[in-house]
Amino acid sequence: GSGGGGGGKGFEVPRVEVRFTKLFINGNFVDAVSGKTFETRDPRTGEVIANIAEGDKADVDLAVKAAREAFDNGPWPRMTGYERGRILHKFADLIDQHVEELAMLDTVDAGKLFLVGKVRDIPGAAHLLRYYAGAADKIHGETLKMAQRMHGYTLKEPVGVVGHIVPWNYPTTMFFFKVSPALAAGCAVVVKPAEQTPLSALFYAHLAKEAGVPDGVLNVVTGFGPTAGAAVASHMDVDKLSFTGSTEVGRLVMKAAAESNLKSVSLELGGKSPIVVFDDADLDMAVNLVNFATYTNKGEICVAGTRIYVQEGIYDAFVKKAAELAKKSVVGDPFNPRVNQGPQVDKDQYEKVLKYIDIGKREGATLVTGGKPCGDKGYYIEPTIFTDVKDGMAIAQDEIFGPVMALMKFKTVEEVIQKANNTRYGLAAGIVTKNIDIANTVSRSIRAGAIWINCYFAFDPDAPFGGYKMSGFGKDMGMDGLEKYLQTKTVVTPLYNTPW
Ligand code: TXE
Repeated sequence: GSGGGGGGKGFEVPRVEVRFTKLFINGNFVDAVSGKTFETRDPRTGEVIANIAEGDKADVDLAVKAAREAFDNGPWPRMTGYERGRILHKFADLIDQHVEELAMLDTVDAGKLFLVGKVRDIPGAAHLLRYYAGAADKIHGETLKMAQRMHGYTLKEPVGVVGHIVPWNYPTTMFFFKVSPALAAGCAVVVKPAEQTPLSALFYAHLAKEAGVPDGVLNVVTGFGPTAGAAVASHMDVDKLSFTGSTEVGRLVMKAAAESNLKSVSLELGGKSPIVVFDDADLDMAVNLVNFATYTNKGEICVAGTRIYVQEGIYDAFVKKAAELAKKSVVGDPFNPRVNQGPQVDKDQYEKVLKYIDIGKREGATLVTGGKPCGDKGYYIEPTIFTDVKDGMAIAQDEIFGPVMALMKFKTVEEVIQKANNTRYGLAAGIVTKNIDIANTVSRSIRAGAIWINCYFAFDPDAPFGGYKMSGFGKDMGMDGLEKYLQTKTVVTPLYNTPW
């Protein structure tokens, strides 16, 4: 890997204009009640991009009040699903019309590759929104086969006011994982974006209004976790909370929900996902897949494949090729089309990753490549590989959330199933083999919410996604992702003179 700003010159760093910096409450951009702002920084340089309104409890109260009113008395849950779907389709079209600008915001805010944002993250968000726009008029209950002479049926009703607390690693994707199904269901939402990446969420609020989402239905309160986030989690008038972030904070928000109004909670938390590569795998394909799984988005992905188990017959060859490929990686400015790894999101995450690299060395793992920061400014780290990793080491158990791969050798299927499951997490797992029996056995034996065979990050709007074990519960995407914003009402009436 070359240094920060590497990959040569010959590309243009666009000037990014930030249009929206205030809280979005009840259809208007407003200052925080306190008048306070906070700085959001560019991880390429550490410099301030913009000052953003710093919402706190008073602002969350206003946003929830607006959402409550919109839900209890406004048109959104009362219009037909078809009409809601039409508005959400329009919202998706507006996203498509602003792809470049939106991708730029996520690049300066989160250090994400601009081209990937432009072709994948932003259009992917519009796609997901359309998926749920199409589902909005297909929400219905069932007719019950009652044992008594009763006519019974169920209604699927929107759950009400929803709080969404989202992380910084995929500012756009996470926003739409949460907001799209909730809006399709007819809910009103209050979104608390991560303090590292508030920019695109405010832009989406503006587009939603332009598309015709009524005032109060979508509110965005930017600010910090322990203040604005905690106020959402403990609010008495929020009916449901959907959170993506760290396991520690997941525990806090669940506790806050329990101690306030027992709002229902969905959590998508950390991971330490294994990939199991068998001897029969195509070596180049396997090395590429694992490289992609570990280093995409500089390793800041909850489902990143970071515990790599390689069968003994190909282990040495795999290590050699994996190191060669990691070294070819171009680390540098995420606006540069030749770069494939940008900076970590902020100083805290950068320091966390470097700390774990240090722990790995001290624990006795072998550093094969990488391991150092690069560039003279910004939060860049070389793609890193450790071998001789033992299951009990911190680098094999803790979520590092950076470009760090831990390689381990195994002999048998039974052994690797046991090792792959030796984690408190259960978000995803990869299997690389041509043997269908092995693929079937291992996929059913690993306790994780997503299994990717001979592929990785195989996300799709129709594929439910969410964790097992301490990676959380509740699914995003797919029809499961819609279901969690609905509640079932059972309606029963006696039958008297009917023939059956
Ligand atoms: O997460 P936080 P951080 C993991 C990853 C990362 C680590 C720490 O390992 O290195 O977590 O990152 C809000 N009440 N993931 O500290 O704090 C916060 O403002 C209510 C995995 O950034 O969990 C932000 O909006 N909310 C992950 C959101 O929670 C609170 C993605 C997530 O931030 C709060 C991100 C509180 N007391 C980090 N404290 C994934 N699963 O994809 C914070 N928040």
